[in-house]
Amino acid sequence: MKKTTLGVVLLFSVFLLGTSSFAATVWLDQVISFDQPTGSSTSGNGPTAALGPDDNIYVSIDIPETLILAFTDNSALDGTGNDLRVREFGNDDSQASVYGSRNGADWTFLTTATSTSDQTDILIDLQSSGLGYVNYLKFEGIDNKGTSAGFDLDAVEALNSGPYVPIPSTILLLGSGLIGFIGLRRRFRKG
Ligand SMILES: [Ca+2]
Ligand SMILES: [Ca+2]
Ligand SMILES: [Ca+2]
Repeated sequence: MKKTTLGVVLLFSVFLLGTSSFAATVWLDQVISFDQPTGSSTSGNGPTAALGPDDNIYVSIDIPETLILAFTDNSALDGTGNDLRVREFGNDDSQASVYGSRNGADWTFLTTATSTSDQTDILIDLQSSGLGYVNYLKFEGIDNKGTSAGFDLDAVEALNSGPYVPIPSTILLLGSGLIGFIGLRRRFRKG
């Protein structure tokens, strides 16, 4: 009886620890780069404004700026329905092209995000992209609309989030090495 109670308490603590520590990881964690070429507006907040939960503090991405952000303690997964929620602050019809990547090098177009109201939530389903998960997101500004020129990115939430999936190239390399090794062994056995 005592053992069972202890077991239940332990299991429950592990469950609580698991959910609480994981709940904090659904947001973007890191700014990789913010390219602001000559001629683009450099006013407004820095790119870290896009990290963490919605707080009405945003980074404005105007044309021809490019912002690359990363998940580092979680990955956004292609689960049931929509997988990403992009929060835009303003109500100025600003747009940005959104791309996703697993390794930060190969990009797949996800959607053209459009601000349609105050605090627009743009929902993205990864299913049509063919990417099973993304670790990186890239935003390309396509206009200068609004008081703070461009697309006002406040936060990105992974609606389907899971433990961080490492860069596939590493897995592929390991995998091909293993296949090569097995092939070599087979050859030696035949000979
Ligand atoms: Ca995170
Ligand atoms: Ca999905
Ligand atoms: Ca923010």
